[in-house]
Parts: sequence; C-alpha cells; structure tokens
Amino acid sequence: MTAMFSVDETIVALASPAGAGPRGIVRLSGSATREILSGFFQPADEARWNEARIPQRYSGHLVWAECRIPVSVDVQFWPGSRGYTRQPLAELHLTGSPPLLEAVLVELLRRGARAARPGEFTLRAFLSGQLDLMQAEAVLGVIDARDPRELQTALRQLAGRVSSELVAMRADLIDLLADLEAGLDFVEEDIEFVSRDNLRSRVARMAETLQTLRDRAAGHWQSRPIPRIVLAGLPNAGKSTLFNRLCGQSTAITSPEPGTTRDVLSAEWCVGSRRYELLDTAGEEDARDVLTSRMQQLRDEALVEADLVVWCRPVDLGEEDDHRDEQARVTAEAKAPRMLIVLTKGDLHPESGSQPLIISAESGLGVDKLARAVEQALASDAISERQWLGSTAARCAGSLDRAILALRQAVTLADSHGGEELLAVEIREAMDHLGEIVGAVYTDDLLDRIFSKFCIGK
Ligand SMILES: Nc1nc2c(ncn2[C@@H]2O[C@H](COP(=O)(O)OP(=O)(O)OP(=O)(O)O)[C@@H](O)[C@H]2O)c(=O)[nH]1
Ligand SMILES: [Mg+2]
Repeated sequence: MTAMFSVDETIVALASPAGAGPRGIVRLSGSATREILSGFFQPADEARWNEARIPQRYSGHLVWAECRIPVSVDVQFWPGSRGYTRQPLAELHLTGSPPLLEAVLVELLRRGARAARPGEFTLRAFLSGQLDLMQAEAVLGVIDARDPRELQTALRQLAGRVSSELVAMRADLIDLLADLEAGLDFVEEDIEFVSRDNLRSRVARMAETLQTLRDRAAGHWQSRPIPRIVLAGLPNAGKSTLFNRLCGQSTAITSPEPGTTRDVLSAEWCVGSRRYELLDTAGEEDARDVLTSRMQQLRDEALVEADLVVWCRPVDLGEEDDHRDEQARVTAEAKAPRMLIVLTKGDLHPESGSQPLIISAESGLGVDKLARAVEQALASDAISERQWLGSTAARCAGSLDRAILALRQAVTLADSHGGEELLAVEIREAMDHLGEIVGAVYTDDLLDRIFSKFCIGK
C-alpha cells in the first residue's frame, strides 16, 4: 500500500482555485480532523462545537502563534462518517487572500495534517464505498466540463443510474454463481439450485442490456468537444449553398447541376460563443458506379458519426421528388443519431414563410432560427443519449465488450447443455469485467491513473 491508499492520515489542501478571490476554502479530512482544529479554531459557540454530532456550520476565529489578529472563519464540519470522504471532514471558509490561506495550510500541517495528493479526497470517497469508480470519474468530469452538455453528462454519471444498474447486475451474477457452485456439490443427487431456463433468460437479458449501453455509448468513446453537424439531402437541395452561408466562406462548389458535391467537406460554424463542426455531403442517390458508390459510402459514414443531421428539403419539390425525398430521408434517419428537417430555398416561396424551419441560404432568411433549433436539438440529445463521459467510456469499452462476450457464451452453453463448471467460468468472467467498470475490482495502478488527473483539493 502506498501512502496514497492509506486513509489513516488526516489530509489537508486548498479546495478553492489558486489565486486571490472573494472566498478561499481549506479542506481537511481524516480521523484527527477535530483534534487538529482544536485550539486553532475558536468557535463562537464553544458548547455547540464540542457536542457536534451532525454536519453543521460554525463561525468563529482562527488563532495561532504567528498571527497576532484572530482571523474570522466559518467552519463547515461533518463529524463521523457523514461527509464526502466518509471520515470526519471540515471546510474552512476564509477570505480568499493567498498569503492567509498559505499560512493556514502551514499551520494545519504543523498540527499534524498531511498535504493531500491530487484527487485524494475523492479517492477516499471511492475507497469508503461512497462513490464507485464511474462516479469518481464523473467528479472529474464535473470539474473539467467545458460546456453545459458535458456538465449534464458528468452530473448524470455522478448520479449513478448506469453504475447502480451495473452493480445490481453484478450482484445478480454473484447469486447465479453461488447457485451454480452449490449445484456442483450435489451433481450426484441431481439437485439444481437454479434452473437452466431461468439462468439462460437472466443472462441473456443482461447481455442485451449491456449491448444497449454499449451501442448508446458507441459514438461517444472519444469525448468530442465540438458537436458535429452534417448537412444531407437530395442532390441540388441547396446543402452546399447553406454550408457556405453558415461558415461565411465559399469553400463548397455550388451549381444548378445535381451531383455537384462529391467529397465530404468540413468547416467551422460559429454562432456567438458556440462552435460546431459542419460537414457538407453528396446528395442522396442510388449508387450507379464506383464513384457514386464511394460518394454514398463517405456520406453514410458522416451520417453515422454525426451528432446531428440537418436534412435539407427544398420548398419547390415536385410531387415525384417529394416522394423521393421522403424515402431518402427515412433511410438516412436510420443511420443518424438525430435529425432536424429544414425547408431550403425559402425565397422561392415567400408565402410559405410561416412554416417552422424555412430558410434561404441565398437571402439569409431563417438562418438564426436554424441556429437556435440546432442548439436545442443538441441539448436534448445530451439529456437522452449521453450516459457516459468520454473518459469513462474509453476506459470501459474493453471491459464492456468482454462482459457481453462472456454472457453470450454462457447463453450458448446453457442452450447446448454445457457443464456447470464451464458456465461458472463465463459468469465469473462477466462479473469481473463489470467489477472493473464500477471499480469493485481495481488495481492501484488504475486508481493512480484516474486520480492523478484530479487537481489537489478535490
Ligand atoms: N433561390 C435559391 N436558390 C438556391 C438556394 N440555395 C441553393 N440554391 C440553388 O440551388 C442549386 C443547388 O445548390 P447547391 O448548394 O449546389 O445544392 P447541393 O444540395 O449542394 O447539391 P449537390 O451537391 O449536387 O448535392 C444552385 O443553383 C443554388 O444556387 C436558396 O436559398 N435560394
Ligand atoms: Mg453540394
């Protein structure tokens, strides 16, 4: 055990951002928290402090030899195991003056606290069972979130719905394993503790749930800081003209000839402080030869990897094209995670101006509305789809795949009347991989890797 994993010492760190600020927070946690503070912290209400049994806030002063004037402080104190780390925990809220905070830290170290390492408070929360590993990563995600979307994902992961589902599943596997192993002792008597049908259906259901989780996360293994928006539609729908208008450049060639765009083009679309990666694609049509099939393939890849597809449908389509557009749209929608339909070339039909999302890349009509609709669609995307942070997803992809594989093998074994021992091996395997995801099974190395990304004081 390295010192990092020992929870006996009382650790201290600055928990507020470095530098001057209106308030500074010093965090202290460990069994000696109260002893270290006693004499240093002089509470206004001594009796209440001495009897502290429940988490409360105390005002008072800090008094120590080097400091001639008592320093006013508010102390939030969690006695017992009610705090974040499940150990006594105190937060000293002071004026955010760097030399003052520094002096308080030095005094606490002198009184027996040890300087905390990066992420050590959260590590203690993890080691005490307060958080699982996915949630610990989510703490980092909350701290590092670059926009509201990432924050939402991190908060959802912190709330732990996915992890509690995985923990419950793992508990069910442990039960199954116990039943199987108990059965092994009674093979002679032909006693079964869990029927094959029951086992098969439970395991199959788990494999399915994990696969859904895996699929949902598939596009998000890498956390993508800038959402990717793909313009798609029939040839000549005005995609490239819109692309040029949104990016404020004339990168894409446009022409009245259908089939102008062949490659996938990419440029940045900025709306206020928001940035998107915008892709222009070839129009949807049937592949006729090597070139067109390559064009369609590139387009399909773009659809799959999009965060949002904007389907461009001209207002002036004839009846036949209207049908073609609908068919192509449905096909594309099946590949895309989310789709927004816009009516293009709105200037050709001024009377249709009341339609919800009608735009004209020529005149600029409705472009603002489109930007707002895109923002909204992506916000709801965050709420319904993103369950995992990119960092967690990347760490867990392998474990999730191996757990699914083991469960599928267990189903096959159950179908083919394979032996109990073999079933037990697969179930144990799945259990271990789920354990890696939530952190029930971990190595010091892994913890080091995860927690060293934290800042000190968290
Ligand atoms: N009146 C009008 N014409 C437009 C508008 N947008 C595009 N067009 C015209 O429609 C034709 C096709 O435009 P493109 O932007 O090349 O269409 P595209 O969807 O990229 O076409 P492909 O690349 O062939 O799939 C061009 O002649 C454009 O000038 C618009 O908002 N209003
Ligand atoms: Mg084009």
